[in-house]
Amino acid sequence: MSISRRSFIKGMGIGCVGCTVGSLPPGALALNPVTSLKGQSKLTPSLCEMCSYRCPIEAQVVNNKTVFIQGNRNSPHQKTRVCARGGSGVSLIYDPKRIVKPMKRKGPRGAGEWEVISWEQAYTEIAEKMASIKQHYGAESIFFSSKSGSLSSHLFHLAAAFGSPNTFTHASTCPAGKAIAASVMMGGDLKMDLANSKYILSFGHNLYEGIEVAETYELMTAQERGAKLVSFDPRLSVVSSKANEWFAIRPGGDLPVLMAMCHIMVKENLYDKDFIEKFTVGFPQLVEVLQDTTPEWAQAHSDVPAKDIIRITREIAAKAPHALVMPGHRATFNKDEINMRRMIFTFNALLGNIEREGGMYQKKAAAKYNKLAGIDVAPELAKPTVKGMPKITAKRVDATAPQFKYINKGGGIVQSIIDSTLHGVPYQTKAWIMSRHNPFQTVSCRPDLEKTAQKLDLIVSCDVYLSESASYADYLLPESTYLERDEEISDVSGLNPAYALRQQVVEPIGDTKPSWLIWMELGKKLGLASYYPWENMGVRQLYQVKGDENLYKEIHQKGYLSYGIPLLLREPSYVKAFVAQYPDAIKHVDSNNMMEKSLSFKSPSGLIEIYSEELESLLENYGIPRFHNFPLKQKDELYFIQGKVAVHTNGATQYVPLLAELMWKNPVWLHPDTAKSHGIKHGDEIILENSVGKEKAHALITTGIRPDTVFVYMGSGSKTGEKTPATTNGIHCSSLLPHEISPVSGTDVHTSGVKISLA
Ligand SMILES: Nc1nc2c(c(=O)[nH]1)N[C@H]1C(S)=C(S)[C@@H](COP(=O)(O)OP(=O)(O)OC[C@H]3O[C@@H](n4cnc5c(=O)[nH]c(N)nc54)[C@H](O)[C@@H]3O)O[C@H]1N2
Ligand SMILES: Nc1nc2c(c(=O)[nH]1)N[C@H]1C(S)=C(S)[C@@H](COP(=O)(O)OP(=O)(O)OC[C@H]3O[C@@H](n4cnc5c(=O)[nH]c(N)nc54)[C@H](O)[C@@H]3O)O[C@H]1N2
Ligand code: SF4
Ligand SMILES: [Mo]
Repeated sequence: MSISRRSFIKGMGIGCVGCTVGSLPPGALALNPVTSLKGQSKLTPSLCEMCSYRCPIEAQVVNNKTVFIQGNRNSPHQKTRVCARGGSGVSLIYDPKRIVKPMKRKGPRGAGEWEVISWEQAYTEIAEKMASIKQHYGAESIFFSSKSGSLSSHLFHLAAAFGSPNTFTHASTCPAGKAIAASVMMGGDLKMDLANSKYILSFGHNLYEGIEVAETYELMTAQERGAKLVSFDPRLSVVSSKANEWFAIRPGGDLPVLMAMCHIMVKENLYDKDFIEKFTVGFPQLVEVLQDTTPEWAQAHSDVPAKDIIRITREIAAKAPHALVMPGHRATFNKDEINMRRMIFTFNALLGNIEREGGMYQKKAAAKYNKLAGIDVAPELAKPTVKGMPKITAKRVDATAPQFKYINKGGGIVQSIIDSTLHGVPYQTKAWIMSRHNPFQTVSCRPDLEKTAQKLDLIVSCDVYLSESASYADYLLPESTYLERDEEISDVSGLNPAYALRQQVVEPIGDTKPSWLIWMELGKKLGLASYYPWENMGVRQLYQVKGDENLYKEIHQKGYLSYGIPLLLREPSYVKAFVAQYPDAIKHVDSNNMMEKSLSFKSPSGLIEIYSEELESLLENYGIPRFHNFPLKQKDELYFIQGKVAVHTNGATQYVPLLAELMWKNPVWLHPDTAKSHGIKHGDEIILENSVGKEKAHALITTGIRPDTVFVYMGSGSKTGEKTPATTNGIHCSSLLPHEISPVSGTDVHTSGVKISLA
């Protein structure tokens, strides 16, 4: 089906959104002569992109000078709330350090010498190089990476049209440990009903600094309502400081503690037998593997006292099913992530909290919700797809073992570019096209990445700043910031169906374009025009709403649309309210006043696979989660760990002036005993060193960390790219982390060992 609806669009008066480009005289990189802003003078709904959580916002240009940003009032989970980063978007728009013109590298890679070029020249030269690489080495030798979401779908469409299977998101550097655990066990992820939870365990999920506004607010709500929060974190994170109890767990100790807690759940018959019988497979194998994982055993691996492990397990079981163990977000602590996160989902299953208030649930998107309601409560969106895409026979570069089948489908192992480029394993990569991706900061082992970049024939980066990684590019393609562009409607369903939309609030500054347009124009230059049946974003959105003008207008007016009432399939009060609203739903209700017949999982058995026969067949001994005790450091080293800070996003917002001003120092957290034994005083400059590299920063002496561990907020210490005090001060984490590919999840590892000394 063709998705071109030009006449439709004309009829509705929709222009070619994002095609309006201002004109600037050619100039240097720092040229951004913006003295006034044009754009929406009324609050206009959109989506934030100061981090990839993409909260619904409303924004407007005020007096042609500034942009006011608040949360979207139409979103009940957001209301007017945004975090500090979300509120500072205007600082990014105005920043004279932003890149506003396409650039071509002049000097050596990473040296920072550029010339401004036209889009036409950029597209022509990149297309010529891509075509030549394809001719000599095959399309698969080009590697495409992008943060996931609408942004990646357009780059990956280009990759598919071009013929490369090698597309990668940030997954293996962030959520894959958890996402793949969920895939293996349930064929899909679960969400948390945090606000209604009565007892919450956090294993290194720090929602008060690793902020996701709606979830952060839900955790606060739960605490205000009296929920108990217990935090396991090697350092006193903000969540730990606000928790009822904090245990300074040893890095790598999480899985033993979880296994010991599950051991107690089973041994003391605290688990939900009915749920386990109806909805899981593999309980007997679980019982067997938990046989010896006693609290005393766990204490030896974690330093969490056995008596507390027992007490907390009994406490959370008493609050079940309205209690949960947070599966976390960044799941890159060690090589056992796949097992740690599976044990968390198993613990939740033992609590019987799936589809219960205060527990875990499956997202209720329109198709499922409508089917249960028996009427069309929410419109279902169409997915723009193109027929006749080229058949790709080449294997992905990360398909090096059958165990990676899950991650190959879901984001890929981005760090495999190191093996494919440096060692030709499994074959040679020749070019890297990255978009909204800063791997030099965010993929482990900077020295290997440096070698990788120097060996490639072509690097293209699409960014808003001259990030550390963009500085290695041959071509820099400047994207319009999130406030300057339109994107597809996204499905943000939770307990009920919901959609959200990003739309332009400010007219683009300089010669920037949205990345969907950049990749489409490059695709056309590559002779792939037939794979682009849409001419602009408006057409794609109209296709999504299946031509429904009212829905199109409504989503543009409100930015966030939610349908129906919250539904939890196993919570009788929710089921009752659902049936009262949608009487046809009665046929799905079981004798226990739940809708259990409608609960299924996309795993091979249709159940929650505590034991996975499929995974066992792909990798021996992984069918059931076990503790492998992978070493994280040498004996005489300290653990080196990281986390997010509330006012910065990864290694990205250190460029943004308002945020850089809020925090530009990033010292190393060090316990007083450790400092003393190394002769280090508060504020001293110290060196962190291991076999990967050597980094320098100031010491912050605090009892809020284990004596055997050092901590920094990730994201500073840039060696190249745009330099500000916030980008350059502090430790560059990737320079202290070895290159790793964890079993099954394929994840990077963000814990290593370091030695410290006075500088
Ligand atoms: N050592 C260590 N490494 C880590 C982590 C850690 O804790 N420790 N955390 C991991 C986690 S959780 C994640 S999610 C990853 C994130 O790593 P990445 O996927 O690299 O993402 P970000 O650092 O958020 O941003 C990447 C780039 O996007 C650019 N950007 C921002 N907005 C836009 C835009 O609108 N368009 C375009 N084209 N570019 C834009 C920024 O300037 C930045 O250069 O890092 C991981 N890496
Ligand atoms: N302000 C802000 N908010 C963000 C982001 C941001 O960059 N800045 N990024 C967003 C993204 S991409 C993500 S993925 C989420 C991430 O948010 P989180 O999942 O909370 O991840 P982190 O903050 O990286 O790490 C959480 C905690 O893990 C601890 N930790 C480290 N190693 C271990 C260990 O072995 N065991 C245990 N138990 N704890 C350990 C750290 O000390 C830290 O306090 O935040 C999102 N929100
Ligand atoms: S958590 Fe903050 S920075 Fe991230 S999308 Fe939401 S408002 Fe923006
Ligand atoms: Mo992340």
